[in-house]
Amino acid sequence: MPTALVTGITGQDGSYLAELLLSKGYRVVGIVRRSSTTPYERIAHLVDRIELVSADLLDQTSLTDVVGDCAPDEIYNLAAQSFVQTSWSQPVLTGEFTALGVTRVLEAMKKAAPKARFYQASSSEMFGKVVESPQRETTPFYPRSPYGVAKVYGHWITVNYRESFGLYAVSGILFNHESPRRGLEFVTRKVTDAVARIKLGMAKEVRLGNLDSRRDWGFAGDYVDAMWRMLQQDAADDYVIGTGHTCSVRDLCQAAFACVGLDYRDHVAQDPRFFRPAEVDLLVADPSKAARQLGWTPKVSFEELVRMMVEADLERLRPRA
Ligand code: NDP
Ligand code: GDR
Repeated sequence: MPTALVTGITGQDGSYLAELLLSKGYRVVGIVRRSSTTPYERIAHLVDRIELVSADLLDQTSLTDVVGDCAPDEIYNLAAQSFVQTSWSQPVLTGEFTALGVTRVLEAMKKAAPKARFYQASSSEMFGKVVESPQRETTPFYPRSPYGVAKVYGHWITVNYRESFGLYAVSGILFNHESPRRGLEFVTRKVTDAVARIKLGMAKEVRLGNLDSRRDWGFAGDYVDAMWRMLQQDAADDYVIGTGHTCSVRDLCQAAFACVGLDYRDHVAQDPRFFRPAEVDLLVADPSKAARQLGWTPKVSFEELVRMMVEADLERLRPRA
């Protein structure tokens, strides 16, 4: 039974990845950081089938000890300060978690499990103010937020450890992926949660920022499969993962409100608080290398994803009889 060590297991992707790895017969060890409460909402249905160990991306000793103790075959580094907006108000912390945290995990692996395979959760935010469309593995980076800058560091340190020390280390450049388990502050979930509240008479409007920015949105359950595939290849390499389609935040609103028979224009207000100091206007992936080399293609369309999220929020918020 192979062992996988997952940082960020309590996050959206961590929960889907843990499900996938369990279904493939892995022993799954998840890193959780110390907290006065237990943030296990997304993995409550899995806790009796996985092992949770305590470590923090800020603490080298804890990471090296955990890697040494659990002897992983694969390490998935999903932990990060992942909300772009917060990276302007907490830029140093974002750099510590999202940039230097990657080096700490790589150092732990180099010392304690150099034969393991390493996955780094890189991001389309690295493309930022895009210099070509669609974006592919060779597209130059132009990050537009402290988060994007930190992810560029994480990407290059992963490549550097691969080239310097011969580690099997890959960087998956994933475009936005969403699900009913997405954090409520991200725009897709903010909108689908609002649609459900408005439909159920619990709210009247939702306040958003830029409605014109465009994203390549896919389903998180599809994307964790790509992560796993990247670690099953003969040689480590980097891959872009996305759908190849792009929609605006306005399109998202239109689709989500239409799921419950409402017109978004009656319920969406714009609020300067949700505009960003620098915006990423357009992201669209060219995932053809992943299709060719990993045999990976997304299964869930944008419309299916939005409907899945709206229905899950309606179900969660509907008053119980
Ligand atoms: P989430 O924000 O849902 O999860 C982040 C995880 O990181 C949580 O488990 C969190 O733990 C953990 N974490 C944060 N700081 C630390 C720390 N100091 N030590 C240990 N653990 C920590 O993110 P997603 O699941 O959406 O994303 C997973 C990864 O993929 C992230 O690195 C993100 O930047 C990246 N990414 C995401 C994309 C997306 O569209 N979802 C696209 C491209 C990249 P806790 O529960 O305790 O807060
Ligand atoms: P993003 O996701 O920044 O792309 O990062 P987010 O959903 O936060 O924003 C997407 C776009 O929507 C616009 N927007 C709003 N965003 C939020 N959160 N709230 C609003 O009210 C709002 N109104 C408009 C934003 O300006 C932006 O253009 C996500 C994260 O998961 C990262 O960790 C990951 O790396 C990237 O996706 C790929």
